[in-house]
Amino acid sequence: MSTSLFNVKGKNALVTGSTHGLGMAMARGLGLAGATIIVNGNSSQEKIDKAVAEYKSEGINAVGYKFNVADEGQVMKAISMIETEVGQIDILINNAGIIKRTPLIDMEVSDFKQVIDIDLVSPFIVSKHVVKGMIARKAGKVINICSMMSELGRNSVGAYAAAKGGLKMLTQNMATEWAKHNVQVNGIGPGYFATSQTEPIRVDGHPFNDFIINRTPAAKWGDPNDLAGAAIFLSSKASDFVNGHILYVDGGILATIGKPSNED
Ligand code: GCO
Repeated sequence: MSTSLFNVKGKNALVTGSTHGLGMAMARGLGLAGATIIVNGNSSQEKIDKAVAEYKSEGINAVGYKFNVADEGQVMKAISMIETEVGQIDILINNAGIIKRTPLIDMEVSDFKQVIDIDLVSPFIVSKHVVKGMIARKAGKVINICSMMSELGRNSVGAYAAAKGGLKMLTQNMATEWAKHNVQVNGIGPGYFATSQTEPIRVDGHPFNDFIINRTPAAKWGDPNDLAGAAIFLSSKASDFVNGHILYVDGGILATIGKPSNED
């Protein structure tokens, strides 16, 4: 099988929220496979510069852009700067996201709206403005980072589940509208991974930590680097006829009803 199928050499990949966690792991995988990484974050320029330095320390060609993915004006300005200073965007990974763990009955509407804004509306905003170039060039790859909550509910993450469920359908509809332009739009659905986002629920002795290890057929939390392969597959020729698909990388969580804790 020719490795050129998975070749991303010379491609430019914009990965939103790629200064840490899953975003950085997927971007790193693409970078080590030869893509130029356009790093995005919105917390601080220092954090972006530190991440860019980290990518470069591994021989990855990386450049950083600070912009708020939920602000259409900032997104349009950033994309035109990127296309002028770096070049065309061949791969877009909509990874930036937040979570607020509050029971729905106690959640402020403003908090609910903020989660929807960043986790669902932002992938629409960024994609809308990046895909215009892809459609003109008749080539492009878009990957939306979904979640177990695209399929399953969980106490206290209702807004997040609503956003991630919506993102699954947004992915399918983007594919419906853009596949004819040779733009493949798909999703990656991470299971439970060891990141700063899951730190509060991944503490030894925390009931949710034990629950996840028991609930996951792989019997462990995922390592962010476990997502690199899926990112490369959905960014390369190998997925040229894959559209509107959500690739779950979850250690088998969605494949099973789970088991009682006293069963091996
Ligand atoms: C949570 C977690 C999840 C995971 C991931 C699962 O509180 O349940 O943070 O949201 O991060 O999205 O797919």
